[in-house]
Amino acid sequence: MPTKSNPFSASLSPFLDLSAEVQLALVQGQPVVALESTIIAHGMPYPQNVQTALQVEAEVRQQGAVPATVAVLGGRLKAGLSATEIEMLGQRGPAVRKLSRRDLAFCVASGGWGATTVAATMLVAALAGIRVFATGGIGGVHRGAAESFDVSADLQELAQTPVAVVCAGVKSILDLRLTLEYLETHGVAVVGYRTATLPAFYTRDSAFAVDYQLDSAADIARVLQVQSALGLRAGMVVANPIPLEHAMPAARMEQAIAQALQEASAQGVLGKQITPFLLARVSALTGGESLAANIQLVLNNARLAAQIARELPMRHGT
Ligand code: PSU
Ligand code: MN
Repeated sequence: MPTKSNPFSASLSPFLDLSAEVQLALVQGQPVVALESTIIAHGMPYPQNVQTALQVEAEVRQQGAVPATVAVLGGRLKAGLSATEIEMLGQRGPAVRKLSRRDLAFCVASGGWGATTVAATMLVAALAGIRVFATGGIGGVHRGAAESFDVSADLQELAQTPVAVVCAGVKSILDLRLTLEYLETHGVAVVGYRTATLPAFYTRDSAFAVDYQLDSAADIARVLQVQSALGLRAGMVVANPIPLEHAMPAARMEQAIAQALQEASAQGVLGKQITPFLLARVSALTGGESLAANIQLVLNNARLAAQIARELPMRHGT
């Protein structure tokens, strides 16, 4: 049951624990940035995953916002993890369940541990009243989706949950064109931060245009406020290109991705295993260079997300 002594928590789910720091920030209307945990448990190897998660939190703090890393621990939804909890998640890695929207209730009901994807992190962020979320890449429409039907639940979540997701665009393990079409159909705008083209994660550009280019965190925050005021209840993709000095050559990445896709198909990798499999193979095939780029782009996204959160008014949307 919600605690009566704290009027703020009355509006929150009885299954959700905010860390003391996150709770204080939300009550006081300080900027908060949500962070996901699948990138920790399934998206990067140990110990780089833990180092990155802690660095990302430090970056958010450096920008004057409070980080709220989201996960499910012992059946409790968490917004705000301790360094020890991040270390435990990172060490367990893929042994921890990967939780998207459909998995959350099962993990909570069984008292389990799980890492939240973009979709599940958005859900928990919205429950907590957090409007901005930083990650590396979102899930999307996979190449070959016409046959496989493989469309990440992240896209459907963006269509119905009012949280802005700052990412480095769409990773080219996915079909960028179909991902953009899907987002358009479901009413999700793709904003390019200081760019007119959709970034492709490791590279700053792609052949596709974003819907809107916005050049400041304040401009992005203004649109988010209007979106809330209009009651649209939609998310937003804020695509932030990887810093130039960390970008990878497109041809090299395409080669690694093609090979990883071939291996996935030969080994019959399916469903929620595909994305982690491709991420790990691409990283191995580029000799870890893509992992270094991945870490830098997440830090860059954390910075922008914190800047956007700072531009939102106090007690945004709760
Ligand atoms: N893309 C990345 N790194 C990641 C992910 C995607 O570059 O770690 C993770 C995110 O948590 C995302 C999830 O929400 O993979 C998507 O998985 P799926 O394709 O199974 O929906
Ligand atoms: Mn999928």
